[in-house]
Amino acid sequence: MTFALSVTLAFIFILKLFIIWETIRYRGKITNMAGMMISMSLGMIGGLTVGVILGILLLGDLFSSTILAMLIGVLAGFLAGLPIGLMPVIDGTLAGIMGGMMGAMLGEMIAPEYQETIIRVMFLLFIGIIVILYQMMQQEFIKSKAIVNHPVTMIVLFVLFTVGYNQVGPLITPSHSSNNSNHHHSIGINSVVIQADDYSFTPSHTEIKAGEMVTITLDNIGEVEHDIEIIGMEAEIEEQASSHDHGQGNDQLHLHSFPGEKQEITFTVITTGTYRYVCTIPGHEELGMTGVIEIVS
Ligand SMILES: [Cu+2]
Repeated sequence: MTFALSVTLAFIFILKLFIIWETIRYRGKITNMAGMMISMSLGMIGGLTVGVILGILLLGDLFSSTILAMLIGVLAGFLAGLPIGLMPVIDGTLAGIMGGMMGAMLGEMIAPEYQETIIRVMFLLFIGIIVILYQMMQQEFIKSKAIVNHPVTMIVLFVLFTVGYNQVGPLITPSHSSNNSNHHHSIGINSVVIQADDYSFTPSHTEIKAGEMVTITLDNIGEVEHDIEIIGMEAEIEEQASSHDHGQGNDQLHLHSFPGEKQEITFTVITTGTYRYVCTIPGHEELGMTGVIEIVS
């Protein structure tokens, strides 16, 4: 987890504790209605925000992110309602379940390029809701005259906070696979991405130039493991990310990827020709995992 994300989570935690603390402090003066609004808001927006973050952090494990997010949402809603009565407790608990569940789903489903943005949006929504909630508490029972608690001051502070928060560094570290491929695809190297699905290669026909360095990436988007072997082609291998088939200068071109994984190899072919590539995992070639690569001058 990045530092920026830890700070974000710490902020959420502190603000939740602050609201719960204020509820305990003024419990004698809070009506059931106000109490229900407090516990519901805290459970719902707390669950949603933490849920989105957990859904992204625990990507691929929707069960854990949902359970954890619901737990955190319920805890906030429950504790905020507890000093007031059972009605706010029920309201907060249910809102926490719903917020946590929906947040985790959103985090799991959102496309990787929007992960960063959605966390920022959810966090600012969280802060915004807390500000409005606090104004409601202010009008209902806190009734403080302090200048910080004035609505205008709070709006100004919120805007300043929003601007400041947008300056903080990345919340999400890019995944290893995308990191690697970005790194290698520098100018001067041709790159070919071959997607392996169950059970086909896309593209199934590709061309590369003889005498130039080329990187082939096998991107397994299927549910099972796949590999690719270019049959009979002789190449000078420059670099291979995976461990096997390394050492000899001229070798069969072979890449293997587990589901969701990318592997790449960089090589140069001197002579022109046409070669077949297949997935060597038993049965896969017969199911359609073949293709043709042309080395052109
Ligand atoms: Cu295969």
